[in-house]
Amino acid sequence: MTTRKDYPAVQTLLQQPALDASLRRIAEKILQQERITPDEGLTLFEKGDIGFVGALANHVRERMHGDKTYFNRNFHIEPTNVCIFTCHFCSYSRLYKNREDGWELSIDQMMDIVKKYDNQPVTEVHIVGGVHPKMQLDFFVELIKQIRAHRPDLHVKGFTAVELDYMFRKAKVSVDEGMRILNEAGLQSMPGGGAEIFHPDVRAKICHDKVDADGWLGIHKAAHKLGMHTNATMLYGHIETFAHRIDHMERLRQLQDETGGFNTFIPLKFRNKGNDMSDIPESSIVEDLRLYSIARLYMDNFPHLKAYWPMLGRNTAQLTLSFGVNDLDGTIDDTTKIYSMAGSEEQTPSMSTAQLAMLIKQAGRKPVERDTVYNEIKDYSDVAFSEEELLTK
Ligand code: V47
Ligand code: SF4
Repeated sequence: MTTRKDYPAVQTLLQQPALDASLRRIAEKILQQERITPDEGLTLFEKGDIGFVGALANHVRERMHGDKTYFNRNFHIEPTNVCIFTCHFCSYSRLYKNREDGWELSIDQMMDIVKKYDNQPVTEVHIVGGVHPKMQLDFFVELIKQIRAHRPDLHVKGFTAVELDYMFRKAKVSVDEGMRILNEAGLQSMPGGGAEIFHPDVRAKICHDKVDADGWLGIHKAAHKLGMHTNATMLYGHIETFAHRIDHMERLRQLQDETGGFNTFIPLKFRNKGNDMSDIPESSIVEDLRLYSIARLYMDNFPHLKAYWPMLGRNTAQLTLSFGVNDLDGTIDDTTKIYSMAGSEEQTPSMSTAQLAMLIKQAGRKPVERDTVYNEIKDYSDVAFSEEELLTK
């Protein structure tokens, strides 16, 4: 019997005499746990087929995490969909277009959402929205304080670097000072949104008016300096080239070498409904799986790779678990609109713990509930769920 240590899929690949020499060298480096260079990353995109990169990524995933697949129990709050920026891929923002569909929640309305989860075992609230010109630093400091006072056990993960950059500039505070104020109010970590593609040539075309790469990275660095953990995303599958993807991942890998503050890398597949980039076809599932695999191989200092299931759909999310992914985000249970408006099949994304754990088990993996910073809460491998639990959201 072969054991996982024999990594049969990878060995089979290496035994193929016709294997390209540069791919063989990359595979050998990965098996020896050596870092691959930007040029080698590019070679993987240009020459690595799904079977090749997938087998290697699965090997790395299992070396790091075995079969463990993490999820958490969270809910989202979107304070507003009004946004002063004009990202062309965005189907969500309402300011210049469809202003009548805009919403903005008061602190009391957001606290009502938090209170809906009283007595429920959620561990995280994820707060992200548009950049509303009137929602400023003081407003969010007050919101965070009220959430922490009402429910001290709830981890507050909030605000993309785009929202923070605006808040700090409006409040005329430095990035370090602004992060300190929010952290003292009770903000514990940050999601990875707003990164898109860092390269200025792409940013100029898809999101010219929001924070640039250095600004985004500087805000995450300031959070890391305070001991906060953050995530990083990459919006792929639109006008970017393979070289732009490598440039994006390289900048993140370098900051991670310096701070070690990133938890998770989250590739976000561009969805083309209801935005200014609807003429761009969406990436194929083969390209999605190749991208996840290469991300796992390139981002060697990121502990976790997440597939955000509301965006990908449940079946594809299940497949990614064999292509490097070891995290499926959370039960979510919310009214998140950013993806349903961009064409995701999940109109009101919500899965119960039983459904999410079952989805992971069906893919042959081990479902483990985690908190935001990956402390393990419960292993669901041997938990039997009733039919009712599997059917109820
Ligand atoms: O930055 C916007 C993306 C992001 C589209 O850190 C789109 O745990 C695809 O970052 N097609 C915000 N994507 C969401 C985000 C996130 C989500 C889940 C978990 C975490 C985390 C972070 O949504 C934006 C942008 O890249 N987005 N429009 C679109 N049409
Ligand atoms: Fe605003 Fe974010 Fe949409 Fe850009 S992606 S327009 S920053 S809500």
